[in-house]
This record gives sequence, C-alpha cells and structure tokens, in this order.
Amino acid sequence: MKLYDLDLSGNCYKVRLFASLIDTPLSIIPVDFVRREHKENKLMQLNSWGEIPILEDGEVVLRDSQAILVYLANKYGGEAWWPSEAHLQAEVMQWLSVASNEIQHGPNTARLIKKFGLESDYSLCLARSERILTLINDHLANNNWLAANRPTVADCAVYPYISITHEGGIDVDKYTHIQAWMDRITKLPNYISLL
Ligand SMILES: N[C@@H](CCC(=O)N[C@@H](CS)C(=O)NCC(=O)O)C(=O)O
Repeated sequence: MKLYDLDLSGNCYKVRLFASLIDTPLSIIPVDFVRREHKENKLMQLNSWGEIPILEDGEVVLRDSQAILVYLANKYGGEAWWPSEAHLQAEVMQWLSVASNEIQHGPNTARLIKKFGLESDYSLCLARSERILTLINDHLANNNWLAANRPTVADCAVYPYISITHEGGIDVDKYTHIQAWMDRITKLPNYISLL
C-alpha cells in the first residue's frame, strides 16, 4: 500500500500515525512539494485535485486524509478504531468533520501563514483556533478520548494539527485537558511523531 506523502504535512501525518497505530505497513512515496510534483501529470492522474495525501491500495486510489483514515480503519483497523454501531460511528464522524473544517481553517491555516508564508487573515485564524480549542478542551474535561470512550480515528484526525499549533503562533498550554489528551495519545502503542 502506497502513501504519497509530505513529511511536514499534518494531513499526511494523520495517515502515517494511524497506519503505525494499527501496525499496517505503508510504502512512503515522498512528494517534492517545492518542485510542485503534486501538480504534475503522474500525481494529477491519481488525484486531479492536486493535493496529498493520496493512498494507493491495489486498484483503490483515495484522496483526503479523513476518507483515508476511514478506509484504513474499516479494512485493517477494525471495530476498535471505527465503531459500527450507528451512534458511535456518528460520534466519530462529528470529529472527522471538525478536522476538515474548524481545525483546517483555524490552527492549520495559522501554521500555513506563520511557517510557510501563506497570505491569509491571521487574526481570523486565531479567533477560530481559540473557539475550537476551547470547545475541544471542554469536551476533554469529561472524556479521555474524543469519541466512543476509546481511541478512534477521531483522535488521529484531530491530533496532528493541534500537536503543532505552536508553529502557527498558538500556545496550547492553557488548554490543560488537551495537554493531557495529547499525552495519552503519545503513549499509545506504536505512536510515531510528525518528524
Ligand atoms: N482535505 C484534504 C486536504 C489536503 C491538502 O490540503 N493537502 C495539502 C498538503 S497538507 C496539499 O496538498 N496542498 C496542495 C495545494 O493546495 O495546492 C485532506 O484532508 O487530505
């Protein structure tokens, strides 16, 4: 199974992290982002959106880190990571949406501005980050994990960009429940860090 990957990308890291947690080997294909390899023919044929990560598993080709997590969990991770019970699966889905919406447009974009020079509204990203980090912190005050009372793909989807908020100029020290949750994640068997 191949992952077209960028080491600094939190979206790619989600996939690497989850594959490691479920002990599923990935063949990592580094993409030369600076040379814009993701916009060249070969990768555009796999994902016409011109984005990574891309997962290739035989005939199956997938884009979008959340969708890839769901695929891997269904196929290789099992019930523990992607519950089949309707309300638990919906709980996990709530957090996958948070990863691709509130996290993407808050902490992730703040990092793109500060670390990679993206031109965008930084104060708006800070306000969005403050809101979503407070909501997550409040949720974790009464829950060890984001969904289903256990580690699931929800945690793998939300964790990466929160673990590197400092690169976007956001300090998470005051969010003590988030700190404790991140600590629990780093203690999961086969945990790997971003770099
Ligand atoms: N929703 C997608 C977003 C993927 C994405 O934006 N990837 C970035 C790297 S982290 C990318 O390839 N950007 C290239 C571009 O926007 O041109 C996901 O979760 O995988």
